[in-house]
Amino acid sequence: TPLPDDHPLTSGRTADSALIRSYRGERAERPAVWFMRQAGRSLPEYRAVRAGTAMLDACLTPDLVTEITLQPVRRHGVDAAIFFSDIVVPLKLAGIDVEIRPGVGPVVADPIRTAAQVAALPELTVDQLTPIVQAVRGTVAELGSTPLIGFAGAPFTLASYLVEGGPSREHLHTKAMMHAAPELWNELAGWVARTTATFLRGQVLAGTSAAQLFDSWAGALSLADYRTFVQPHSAHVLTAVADLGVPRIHFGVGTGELLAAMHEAGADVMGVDHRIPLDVAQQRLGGGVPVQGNIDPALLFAGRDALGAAATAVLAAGRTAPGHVVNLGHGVPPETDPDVLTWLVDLLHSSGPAGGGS
Ligand code: 1CP
Repeated sequence: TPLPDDHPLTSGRTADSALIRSYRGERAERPAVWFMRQAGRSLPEYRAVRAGTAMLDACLTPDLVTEITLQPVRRHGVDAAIFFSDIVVPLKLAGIDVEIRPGVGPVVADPIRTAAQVAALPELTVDQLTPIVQAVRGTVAELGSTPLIGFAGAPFTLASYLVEGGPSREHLHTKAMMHAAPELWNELAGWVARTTATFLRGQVLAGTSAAQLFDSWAGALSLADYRTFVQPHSAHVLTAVADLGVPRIHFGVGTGELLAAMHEAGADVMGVDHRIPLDVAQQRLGGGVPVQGNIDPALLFAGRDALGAAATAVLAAGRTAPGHVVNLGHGVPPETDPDVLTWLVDLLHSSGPAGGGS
């Protein structure tokens, strides 16, 4: 692979970790676990270091990114760090006027809806990734043998923020553009795919041992629309890092009907939300695909008996896959008691060998 010799994966630091072995479909000595949104508002130490700094400014301050990325690893003993950033960071680096409003999410000043706006979108250059590259390098230097997962937003989810101008439940303008102006849609989604691929490739080359593509809102699409309007653009992003040889994970919320199509976009591992059990997901994938997931985040509030039972059921269903990395079905809710997460990690780690292995 074209990864540098001192990259954590090629230098052997992370290649034998439970996380990477599970992503490769090998049997690990114990289940690997991490949580989407494990860095963030559930941690008092996160709220302390973030105080007074806007979200996107924090994402562009390498020392702060390293500190926040390490916090959940130190506290919970999870098997992976996820790079602290946001899916809209590459849009901001390219020059789009976007901010993250507390309690709301990404807000785009001028929603992109016309051909003139799409034609004027600026290309993201590798030079503009400097703060990201520095932050990844500084973070992997501190992580030792714990793998760092890089990530990016998939074209549909990111395009929805650009077209709607902010968070949306129905994605009306975005879906209308696909059907009313498919050429314009393809041009916009193509720009997003190039931009987010540059961001993801930059992270992997700088030192991440895996790459996750979040198509969080793809579950709003029919299978036919997904295949026609979205899959080719997601495939562009996944293909852009294929030569690097790191496991590529693809995840969306409510995407039970899209699992096989999302896998065909070029993923090595499928992230599954909590709406379908992992054994059903495995059947829909036709077998042979490592999976990640899928404890319902609501169970973090249901007490230890119920949470423990849910974790045991997820482990059992995960044994139908060649490899399984435990996660939630979506992100850690900000109100979560962090001690519950630490307890869950310990429970999973003491539950014996992971499933999988062929
Ligand atoms: O001030 C704050 O603390 C803001 C909250 C916050 C955080 C901590 C946002 C705003 N983003 C993040 C970090 C973040 N975003 C991570 C960090 C690493 C980790 O997981 O620990 C990651 C992976 C993301 C990715 C992200 N951003 C996604 C995909 C994952 C998912 O949750 O589905 C999406 C959809 C976003 C957009 C976004 N950014 C922030 C919010 C609140 C949202 C969602 C808004 C909406 O509902 O549309």
